[in-house]
Amino acid sequence: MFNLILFGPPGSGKGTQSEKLVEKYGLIHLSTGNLLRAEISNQTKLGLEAKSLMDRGLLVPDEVVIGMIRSAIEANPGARGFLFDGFPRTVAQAEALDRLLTEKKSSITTVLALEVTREELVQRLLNRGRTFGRSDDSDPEVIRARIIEYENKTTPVADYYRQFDKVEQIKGEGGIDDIFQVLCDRIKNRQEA
Ligand code: B4P
Repeated sequence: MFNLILFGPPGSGKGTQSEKLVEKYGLIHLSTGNLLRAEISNQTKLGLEAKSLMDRGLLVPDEVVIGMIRSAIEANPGARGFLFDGFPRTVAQAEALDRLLTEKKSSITTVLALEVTREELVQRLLNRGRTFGRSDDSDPEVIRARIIEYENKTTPVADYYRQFDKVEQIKGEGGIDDIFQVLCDRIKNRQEA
């Protein structure tokens, strides 16, 4: 199996690049943000609990997202691989994902880490808030809280994968197609290594 993680702060282009990557490589796209927003729009108990955290820019508890990812992996037994978008966001999630993939006799192939300055992140998210009305994109204080959660709880995930030499750092500023090309080049290098 061929499994990618698209890693980066909120607004770094994970969702944007994921759509292009899954199409090119025939992967199943697993975005925990999208899975949580589906729970919210279906007004499930899980969704209502998640919404109050997401609206404050806080992470949803590990056991909730790990359970969602486990179900999604098990629902796709014939997949040629998965693209994990916005997951894992804590070291506990990364360890749980390793265990899940080991059960399937698989592992993470590469972690693609997008780097974008804080100023650019805030601008992109406020812009999306104005365009699409996502509640966690509209308030600068909530955006700030999301970036702080990322710096405190999610950046250690990159260090976790660095110890296994799985991380590719990529500049996430510039044209969307140019960034996609760099992502594809890095994947190719890894496949040939
Ligand atoms: P997500 O849905 O993952 O939201 P996100 O981090 O903002 O990334 P997204 O993929 O949507 O945006 P993108 O960077 O593509 O998470 C939302 C919330 O869910 C979290 O705050 C948390 O509460 C919860 N959650 C999700 N997963 C969790 C987990 N594993 N554990 C715990 N909690 C979890 O794009 C942003 C904008 O930038 C877009 O408008 C796009 O058009 C624009 N853009 C992209 N690339 C660009 C470029 N090159 N130039 C200019 N603009 C660009």
